[in-house]
Amino acid sequence: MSDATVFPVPENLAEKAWVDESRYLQMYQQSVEDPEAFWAKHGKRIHWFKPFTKVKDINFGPEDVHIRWYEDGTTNVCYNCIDRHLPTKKDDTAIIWEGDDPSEHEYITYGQLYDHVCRFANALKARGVKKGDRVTIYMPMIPEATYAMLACARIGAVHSIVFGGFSPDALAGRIQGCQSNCVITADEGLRGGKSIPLKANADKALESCPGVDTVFVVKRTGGNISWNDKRDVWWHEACEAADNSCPAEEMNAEDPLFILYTSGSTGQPKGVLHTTGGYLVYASMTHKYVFDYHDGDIYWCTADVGWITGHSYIVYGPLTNGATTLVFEGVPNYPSASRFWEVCDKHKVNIFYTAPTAIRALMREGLAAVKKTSRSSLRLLGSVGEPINPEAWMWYHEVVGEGRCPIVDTWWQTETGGILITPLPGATPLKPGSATRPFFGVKPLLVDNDGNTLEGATEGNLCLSDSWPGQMRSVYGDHERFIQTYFSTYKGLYFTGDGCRRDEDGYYWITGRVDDVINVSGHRMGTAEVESALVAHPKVAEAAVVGYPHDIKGQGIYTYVTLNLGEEPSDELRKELVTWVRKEIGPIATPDLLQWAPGLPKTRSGKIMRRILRKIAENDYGSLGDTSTLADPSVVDDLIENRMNR
Ligand code: 6R9
Repeated sequence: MSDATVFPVPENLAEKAWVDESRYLQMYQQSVEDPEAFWAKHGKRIHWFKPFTKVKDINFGPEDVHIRWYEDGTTNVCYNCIDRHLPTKKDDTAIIWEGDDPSEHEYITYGQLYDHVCRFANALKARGVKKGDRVTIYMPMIPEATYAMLACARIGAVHSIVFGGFSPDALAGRIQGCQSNCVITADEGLRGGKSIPLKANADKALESCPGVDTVFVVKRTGGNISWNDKRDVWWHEACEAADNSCPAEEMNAEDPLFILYTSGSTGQPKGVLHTTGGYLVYASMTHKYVFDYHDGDIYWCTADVGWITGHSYIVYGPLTNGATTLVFEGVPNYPSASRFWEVCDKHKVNIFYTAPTAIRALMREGLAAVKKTSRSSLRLLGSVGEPINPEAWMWYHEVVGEGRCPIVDTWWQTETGGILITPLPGATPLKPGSATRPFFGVKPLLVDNDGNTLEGATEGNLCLSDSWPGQMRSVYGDHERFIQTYFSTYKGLYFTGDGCRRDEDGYYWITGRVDDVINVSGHRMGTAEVESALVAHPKVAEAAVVGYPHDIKGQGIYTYVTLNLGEEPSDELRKELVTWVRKEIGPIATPDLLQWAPGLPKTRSGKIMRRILRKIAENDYGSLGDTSTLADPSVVDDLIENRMNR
């Protein structure tokens, strides 16, 4: 191979893995030469009530865009995740729950999972929730979060999970966006020893959501909360009163399964819509092959169910495969920086999947915190959410995995439903920092800014030229926006928003977003969202937000703020604005640096030139490029002079 650092597949691993390199190449070839036959075969990995006869019906535009997989089949996601395993796995562990406090954990068998989910499904029905209704889930990482998802899927309700770190405003926007009439939450969440006022946040959000008539509340901490008798229902009371069996609704393959809001380069977050059959085929298939999952493995993905990674690789993929999946309530550094590795030892985790930002943060804590644990159960490590820098990759490989465990650097998106570019542990020689090669059926294409296809070793905009079963189907309630966002930049192609390099060996190296989306600690954020939060403050006239390189977070949030005439900049006001953004969106959107800008660099037609603001934030003035089109070039000098130090 061309690059200096290549890690070959460990020999003992290739033998035991589902696929070795020659099998990968053969299967990949089949998958792109005859996708109908390939996906017809693999579509059968899930249970269908009524088998499909049609495999795919795809149109990537330009006018009409539609994506349909297995469209005449019927199935149920919850049935596949639970009922199907009961004859053989009733007493096997489905979920290992590890609490924020290391003294708390719980094992939940498939049999118990069935009981919990059926009861809650009946509780939902008792409050009038039915097939097609949207249910918003705003919960901490407790087993009930997974029961809630599965119960919705069981009765055909469409869940929309809102990450527990989002503010009341952000929650309200998402509830209104999909017109949920039911919300599921907890009294409080618990993370890193601190409580999070989920019910209080929900109460606040619901002041502007009159359509919500039911709020289920899990008692997690027993903290003080206010109560609305007409609307609020204790989870445990509703489940006690409910029957423990509930039929799984027969769903069409293309019926919606869930909506998940995600940030884009413009406007408010959009509701990414995923459907039933294809999504489940893809989530379960990628979970099996990418993590080389075998019966008996203990699998842990550290994500939150509030993100797509939690949907596909904590809940739906693993449970469809009858796996044991670990659900972790806490954070990597509580009570100490050894926590992840202690949990691996405690529950004998074999497969561990986390984000580069966590690796970098733990790397900074030094070797001792890792070395005091054994980690001997680990066989495979995974990474997701942002590019992993080679230093972090090497540390993960050498220190955490002691050189023994391959790393699967998995590239994908909320929109893709499952992993698209990734190594397979038994098949792919690894290069630190590269997501390597496409999964079966995935056809990456690099194009230049004019849409010309680039061949060979090159760099360009990452597109996909054909569909895969896990692909999003629409933006909820706004199909036009779906077409506009993903299919209008390059005709006939799905555009990912990512830049990418392909090397001589055909390996893909994701270089990051090429649009106005930033990636802070693996969380996606639209710069426009942060800007609109800032300008909503009465003292702010204008704001521009860009990302800048950050050692731990990958990217930090750099904000330029122009105040209204007559307002004076002060440290106090700076703090106030930072707090304001936290309150408007949530702590993940906290600006790292805020610079006062008497003016912003604009073109004569009034467009903010972000390219320049990015360069200033990156401390890279040498290459500001052409500033001659600026309406007032002198603003740039001021911005450089007053640049915030990191
Ligand atoms: C699954 C998830 C998607 C964006 C994506 C890209 C970045 C994710 C990556 C990666 C490089 C990887 N991204 N995985 N970049 N290497 N292995 O994270 O979904 O939250 O929608 O973010 O994250 O920029 O476009 P989502």
